[in-house]
Amino acid sequence: MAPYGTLYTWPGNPRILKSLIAAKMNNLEIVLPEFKFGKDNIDPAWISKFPMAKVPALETHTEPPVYIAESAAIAHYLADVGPAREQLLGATPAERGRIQQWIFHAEEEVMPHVFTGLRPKLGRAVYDAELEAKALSSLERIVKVMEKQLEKSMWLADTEGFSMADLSVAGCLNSGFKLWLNKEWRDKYPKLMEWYNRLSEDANVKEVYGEQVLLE
Ligand SMILES: N[C@@H](CCC(=O)N[C@@H](CS)C(=O)NCC(=O)O)C(=O)O
Repeated sequence: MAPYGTLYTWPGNPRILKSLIAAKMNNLEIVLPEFKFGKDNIDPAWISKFPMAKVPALETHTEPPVYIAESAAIAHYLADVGPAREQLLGATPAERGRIQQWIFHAEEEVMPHVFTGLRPKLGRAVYDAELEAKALSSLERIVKVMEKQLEKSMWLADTEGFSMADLSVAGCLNSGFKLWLNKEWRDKYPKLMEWYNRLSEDANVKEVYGEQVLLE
């Protein structure tokens, strides 16, 4: 089968995990070309398709092509165009509403704090203990809500199988668990970790996450 689309990004970008899993669940092949961040994303021809000049960015191989930026929008689109649509995006208005809620939580309450923790580890910022403490305390607020939710349901949006709610939040935590949030931190949240491991056992998730060595 011909590839469905091209996803432009830098290698290892945690923002693309949810999209790659959604694509696999919908049997869509996605090409990840070599992309030189700082060079290719300022090329005028590329910017004419993606005016914000940010990655990730999706170009479909459909006629006409569809151009989408913003990782949550890309994930939504790839979830929406195949048979896993209802599982990933919800089967009822209530499910869809709850899933959207968690997608916004992932974007607003999880990802920014995880990136604050990761930047110094990736050599992209100087370590600042005060900033890190703030990020940890903000992250704890949402993680405590998750812990409570996961005492009541297997999946964050209380759906039968995992949904884009789970993929969005777990995609943010994935790099955090490898580089920033150590075992002592993770041990405080047993339901969160059970949920993360349950999700990681799925064949498509496993394939995209690869081998996971979490920080000791
Ligand atoms: N909310 C966006 C954030 C995208 C973003 O900030 N991408 C960074 C790389 S991780 C970027 O392209 N920055 C280039 C710039 O700010 O000019 C998303 O989730 O896709």
